[in-house]
This record gives sequence, structure tokens and C-alpha cells, in this order.
Amino acid sequence: MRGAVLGFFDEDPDTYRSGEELSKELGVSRAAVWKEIHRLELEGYSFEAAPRRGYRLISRPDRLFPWEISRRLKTAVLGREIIYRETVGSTNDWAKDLAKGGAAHGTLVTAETQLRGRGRRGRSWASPWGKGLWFSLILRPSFSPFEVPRLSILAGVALRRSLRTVAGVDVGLKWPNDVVLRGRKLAGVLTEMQAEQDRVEFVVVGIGLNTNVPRDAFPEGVRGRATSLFEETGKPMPRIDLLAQIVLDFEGLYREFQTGGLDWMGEAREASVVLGRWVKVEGEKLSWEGRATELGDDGSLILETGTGEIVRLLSGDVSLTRF
Ligand code: BT5
Repeated sequence: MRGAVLGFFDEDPDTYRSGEELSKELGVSRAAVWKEIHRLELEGYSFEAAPRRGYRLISRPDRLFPWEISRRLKTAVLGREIIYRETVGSTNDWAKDLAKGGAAHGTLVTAETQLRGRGRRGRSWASPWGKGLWFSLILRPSFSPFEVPRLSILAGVALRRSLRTVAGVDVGLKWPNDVVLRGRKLAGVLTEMQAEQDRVEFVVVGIGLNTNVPRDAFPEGVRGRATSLFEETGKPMPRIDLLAQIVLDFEGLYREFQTGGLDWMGEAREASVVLGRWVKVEGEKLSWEGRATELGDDGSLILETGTGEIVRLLSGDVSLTRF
């Protein structure tokens, strides 16, 4: 019913629709139409009601309602199934539970806020209510578990393309999973999987992107290193347009990746803020310092240390040292 009512107003946004017309087209009573309009108003939609002319939809709420995402999505597979809740622990955790319960390839899981948003290695991810995109995609790839880490880089390239298209900003990629704008972190990717030896059961690609977060809404320890599109451009960002574009760009790149195409790796190299720099990479136990010389096709970062040793790293935390 909700979709049908909104569909009416979609066709021609400037036209009034009378209660009678709506009730006839939808095959329900006028009271039912009125009730639905009222419910939509409670959800944040705003209508103008004019005597004898009917209703006109004036604005939609800035909420990640699945039906609003669906009407903007142009994908074939990703995001065809959307699961949404206002508040979750972590969209990655929820997506993993859903995947274990059989959720389809391409399912998109999103929320307005996360109470326990996660970064890598047990770190936390700040997710202020309604101010960002906090979402996860469930994938059931046919490739091997060794290929999975590259998905974080692929997500970075998708974010870069979408941010250029929708927000007009040029972001850098900080290996392996950060998206940075003018030296501050704008987005992060958390890729997790469940696999057995050589078979991937599912992958969850989680993306956190600060769209409209005001600087003082970041936790104190993060504030100096984080940024949002709003802080950088001074303009509020329509979250759903951006989300729909990211999922579309991700789908295109994922298709390319599945058929062996790796051209997008060139884009990752081009956008890298790490290549050519002297960096420190901290792993779980060890750390390395050297010049970042290459981004391998397998997603690894190659360092040449001060003693000329070549090290190939698959993950770690990079800090840019000597400038
Ligand atoms: C990441 O980890 O950058 C991956 C973040 C992934 C978040 C998404 S949101 C949807 C999905 N569901 C989840 O639960 N997670 C994913 P890492 O490289 O470990 O960076 C974490 C560090 O970034 C923290 O220790 C902070 O210093 C910083 N940080 C935390 N919140 C931030 C924010 N909103 N913006 C920028 N930096 C942040």
C-alpha cells in the first residue's frame, strides 16, 4: 500500500492527486487512503493538501527506507533485497547472521545508526544517527578465499568513482581500506568472510562513509583525523543518491573482477596516497618501514626497506612517516 501510494506521487511530482482518485486506483476506501497518507506523514513525508484538488507530495524524509533506496537503484543484482533497521549493533554482524540464515547474494543491510559499529582488529566505528552511510553487502562469490582481500580495494575504487559522480570530490585511497579527503578519513571498509579451505561461503563487505557528520559529532579521539562530505563541501549530501551510486559502481566493478578483469587496480594505484611514500606498516605482531613501491594485483602492498629488502604485505595499518 505504501509503495503504491508513493508510486502515484512519483509519476508526476507536481500534480495533486485527489483522495477519490487514489482510492479508485488502489481499490481501497478513502478512509484507508487518508490513513496511509497520515502514516507516511508520521514517517517524515510531507504533503500539501488543497481543497478539491487533493494531495501533493512536497518532501521525503532523509531516511534510508528500503523502498526509497529501491526506487533509485539501477543495479541488476546488488541491493535487490534490502534489510533496514533504524538502530543495529553493527550492519556487518547483522549481515553475517542473515548470511548464515541463507540471505541471498547481493542483500544490502543498512541502518541509521550502529551502537557497536566495528573497524578492523576490534576497533570501533563511530556511526552518528542519520548522518552517514553505514551498510553491508552480502556476497556469495565463486572465487577462492585468497581473492577476498581485494574486495576492500575494489570497494575503495567504487567509493572513489561514486564520490566523484555524486559529490564532485576527488578522494585518495589509503591502503588497504581507507578513503581519505585532504588527509582525513572519510570512509572505511571492513571485509569479512566465512570460508572453508578453498570455498567461500559468503563475504560481507561493510562500508562506513561520513556524509553529513558535523565535526563535533565525531568522538574526541577520532575528530582530528576524520572528516565528512558536509565538512569538506559545506553542503548536505543526499544520502540515498550516493548509496544507490555506490552500489551500482560496486556491481560494475565486481562483475569485472569476477570475469578476471583487473583494470580497476590501475585506478587504485592512481588514487593511492601511499605509493611512492615512506611508510610504516603495523601488522598484528610485526611492523615494517620502507618506501611503498607497488600495489600488487593480489591487493598486496610492496615495500622496499632502508636496507633494500623487499617485503610484500597483505594487511596492516599504514602511517605515512617522512614527508
Ligand atoms: C575501518 O576500520 O576503517 C573499517 C570501518 C568499517 C565501518 C563499516 S560501517 C558498516 C559496517 N558495519 C560495521 O560494524 N563496520 C562496517 P579501521 O581501519 O580499523 O579504522 C578504524 C579507526 O577509524 C578507528 O580506530 C578510529 O580511529 C577511526 N574512526 C572511527 N570512526 C570513524 C568515522 N566515523 N570516520 C572516520 N574515522 C573513524
